[in-house]
Amino acid sequence: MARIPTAAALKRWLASSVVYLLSGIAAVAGSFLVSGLGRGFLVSAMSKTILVFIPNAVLAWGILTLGPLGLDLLVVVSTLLAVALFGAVATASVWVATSTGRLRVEALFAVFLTQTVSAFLLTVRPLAALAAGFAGALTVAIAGRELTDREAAPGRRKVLRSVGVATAAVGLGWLYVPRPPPLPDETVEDETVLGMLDAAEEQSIDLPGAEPLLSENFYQVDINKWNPVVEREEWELTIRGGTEPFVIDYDELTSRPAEHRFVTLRCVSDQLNGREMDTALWTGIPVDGLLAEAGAPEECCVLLEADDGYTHAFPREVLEKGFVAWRMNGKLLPRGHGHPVRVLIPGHWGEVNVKWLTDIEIREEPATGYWEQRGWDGDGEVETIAKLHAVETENGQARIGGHAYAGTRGIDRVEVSVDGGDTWNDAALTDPLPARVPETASPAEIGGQAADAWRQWVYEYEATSTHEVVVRAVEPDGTVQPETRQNPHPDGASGWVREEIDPSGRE
Ligand SMILES: Nc1nc2c(c(=O)[nH]1)N[C@H]1C(S)=C(S)[C@@H](COP(=O)(O)O)O[C@H]1N2
Ligand SMILES: [Mo]
Repeated sequence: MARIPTAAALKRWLASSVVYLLSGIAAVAGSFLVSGLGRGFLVSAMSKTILVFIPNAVLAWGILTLGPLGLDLLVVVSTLLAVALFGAVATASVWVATSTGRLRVEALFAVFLTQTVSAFLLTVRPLAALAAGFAGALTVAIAGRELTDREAAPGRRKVLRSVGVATAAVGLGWLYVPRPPPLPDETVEDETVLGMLDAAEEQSIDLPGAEPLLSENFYQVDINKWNPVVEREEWELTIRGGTEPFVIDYDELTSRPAEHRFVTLRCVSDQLNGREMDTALWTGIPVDGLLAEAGAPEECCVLLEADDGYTHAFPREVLEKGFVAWRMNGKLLPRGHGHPVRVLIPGHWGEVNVKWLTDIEIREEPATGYWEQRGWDGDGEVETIAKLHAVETENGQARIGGHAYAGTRGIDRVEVSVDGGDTWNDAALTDPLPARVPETASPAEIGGQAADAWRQWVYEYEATSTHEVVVRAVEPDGTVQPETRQNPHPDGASGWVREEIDPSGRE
């Protein structure tokens, strides 16, 4: 029969549990103090570890149902797990050290050692690991010798001292918050860029609820909650696979004759009528010249690697049509979109457009990248889509609109049905965004058609009763957007966007 614990034993258990929990918190805070949101931070490392073990089906479900909130949930769970793990490590260390009748100093050293080693195993960052072990052990030490004594319990004052150390660690971390330095906000004076941005603005139709032709809020999809911080001065791109690695730094890359291109990106996880599709004006240089210079052999495949641990593999011929960019809408590429340099591949799903690019490897054999290892199949060309984001009804008149995108195949027209798909009419379309131009082009040379950008459509009609609107895009060769519905996972959503509209109601 189990013995009923005495009040003193309960108190002892409670007091020491609080101290161990605080030790876990202090360890996490200690790692933060040294590495900020970088790789040495135990929460980041824990998230990565969780992502390794999470089943692909669960991950895909999380991405599609939770969207960006999924990353927040991951951070919360990772924080709790990291605190619990480092608290447990401290508990076990003290327990083992004292059960063999060792001295108190050895128990403390055991906490320091086990927490440091655990942190190192998780992060592979020695300094952050040392800081974690130090803060964690200090929190235990400060609770006094009673903790390592099997009979006594640390008193309230001593527990409060541990609270003090843990709070100080968290507080210091909080105050210090190593925010990445903001990028210089260079104002664009380049006439060509301004001319292209103006063209996009002039062509854009004002559609309430839908982005203009040039996105104001460009979506972002990342494998990590926190963007890697890569500075231009430290950045290098390495091309491997040739006889010798070819390395180019930021200054050298950006001193080459650049060009400006409008390019649309769409994530393969974007829902049929979702918001993970946007357009910007990018500045950079084509990849093929770099490959040629690197003496890259004519192998079939490439693997791209990025600073955040992201990888993507695809056929070499796909990369050859690509573009490495360091400016977005005339400004430095923002940190969240891959600062300082990302790749843009025409016509393919978003995941191919590797941000924070560091390495290109030319390979004889295909490889699998980050998302392919996790059960997605997004290296193909985008599906054709016409989205319906703007719906206005007033006095029996309806005005609806959105964007249409078909990658490099282009959009010829958008058809709208207001009777559930029985009859179809053509919507009005914006002119295609201008084609790519070299940065030396004069504003007068801006014209033509962007090879890989969306268009806006708008349709006005009389509407008095509830009806079902269906929209579909048609490519220049007459191919109609496929009607068959398909979920985003694994290779992108397809189908026609349908929406019931009640002119008497809100929308
Ligand atoms: N290094 C790196 N590149 C990346 C990603 C990433 O998480 N890390 N996400 C990819 C995915 S899934 C998409 S859809 C696009 C999104 O680009 P954006 O965030 O600039 O919109 O970037 C791709 N490139
Ligand atoms: Mo994506």
